[in-house]
This record gives sequence, structure tokens and C-alpha cells, in this order.
Amino acid sequence: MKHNSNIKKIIDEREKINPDRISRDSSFISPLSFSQTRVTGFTLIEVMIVTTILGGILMGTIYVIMNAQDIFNQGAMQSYLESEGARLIDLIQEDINECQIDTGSMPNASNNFTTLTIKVPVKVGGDYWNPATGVIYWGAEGNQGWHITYSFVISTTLVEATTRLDYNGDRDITDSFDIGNLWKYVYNASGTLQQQVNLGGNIITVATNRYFDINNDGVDDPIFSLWDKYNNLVTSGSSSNRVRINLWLGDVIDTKQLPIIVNCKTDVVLFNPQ
Ligand SMILES: [Ca+2]
Ligand SMILES: [Ca+2]
Repeated sequence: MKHNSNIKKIIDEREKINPDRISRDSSFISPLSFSQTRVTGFTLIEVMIVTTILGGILMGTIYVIMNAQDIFNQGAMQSYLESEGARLIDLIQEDINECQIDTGSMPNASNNFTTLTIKVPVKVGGDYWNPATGVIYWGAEGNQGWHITYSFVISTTLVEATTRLDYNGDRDITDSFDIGNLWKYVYNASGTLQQQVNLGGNIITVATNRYFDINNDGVDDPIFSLWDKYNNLVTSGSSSNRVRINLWLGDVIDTKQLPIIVNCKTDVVLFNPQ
């Protein structure tokens, strides 16, 4: 109990020094009373610091959630475009497998390699070819002499200078890109349009010269092209061995962001090139 008697002695001594100040002056705070204030509340600065930290954590959480949503949306868009590309190629390939390329409109620079005109075997009198000569009856939709044209039709143009986005990654904003769909047209023997179907696609091409390199890899990107068996680009049906269908499909989730672009490509070997 010697310890307690020492504390009492110290307090008594302090009261002797200035007893009135201890009882009346509220600005005088002893070390003991200061310690009591600390454990019973927070200062404004402490509240501000905690608020700032919690705000930072909240903003970080929101950013992570939005980023995850963005990645999910991009993945969903990419899957959609890939399935669209596969669907389009399946549709066209069904006709092309046994087709004959129309010699009057080969895919070439004059039509931007965006048009393919074909004829397919059709039945005449129960046969697909003349029994006497073995010559195939060519046409479309079951009618001899008809033909089918697949063609890119523009819907809109993306202009880098307007959106200030470098779509093809070549470090400038001077390019423009046409977005459109593939259409299927069926003409009769007189060249009169009989059917037209929008096949969809959201296909992207370089504006104006639509067969130009779209992904900046140094290789042109025609939608339709003919190739010989030595892998040379040709513009003659008789020397062609296969048709290449090369689709760049794209769409934007947010106009302030770069579009999602996918490439779907296939080579279809021609049994009857011309
Ligand atoms: Ca560019
Ligand atoms: Ca390319």
C-alpha cells in the first residue's frame, strides 16, 4: 500500500500548487483526463481519414465490378460475332460447294472483292445434267438460267477522325471503315431480281477500298476471292481451285471504346469452277 500512499501524496502536492485552477479552469487537462477523452470518441481528423479509406475501398470495389462486367460483355460480344460468322459461312458454303462461278462478275478489285455470283446445279426433267451430253443444268432456286449474287451492302461508316479512336491499331486516326451486312440476291435468266435476303453479319471493311488490309498485318482482306491450287490469287473462274470467304465481323459495346472484331474464314473447294 506504499504505492497508493505515494499517488495520494502527489495529488495533494498538485492541489497545493494551484487548487483553484484544477477545479475551475476547464482548459487545463491532466494527462489522465486526456487519456479518458481518447478512448470515448473520434476526432474530426480521424473520422475524415476513416471516411477517405472506406471511400477508396468502395471506389475500388465498384471499379472491379464494372471491369468484370466489361470483360463479360466483351466475351459475350465476341462469342456472338463468331457464331454469326460461322452461320454466314455455313449458309453460303451450302450453295458454293457444287457451284459454277459466274464469269461475268468475278470477285476482283473493280467490285472490291465484295461480290460473288454463282450458279448451282438444278433439276430439269428429273436430272441435274443432260443425259445425252452430261452437261450440268445451271441455275438457282430450281430454275435453269437463274443466278445468285452474294454482296456486301454498307449500313454505316466509322470515321476515326470523328470518334478519335484508332480502330486498326496503325497509330493514326485517319482511317474509315464501312460496316454492313451480306445480302443474297436471286436473278432470273433475264437478269430481273426475284429474291433478296439480308443475311446479316455486321461485317467491317476498309471504307472505299473494301478489300484493303483491315487488321494492319500487311495482307489485304477481300471478303470473296478465288485462289488456284498453288495458293495464288486469281481473277479467272477457269484457273480457280477454290473460293475463300473471309469475314471480319465487328460491333461496339460503347461508342467510346474500340469495337470487338473477329475473323471467320474458310476455303471452299470448287468441283465445277467454270
Ligand atoms: Ca488508324
Ligand atoms: Ca489483313
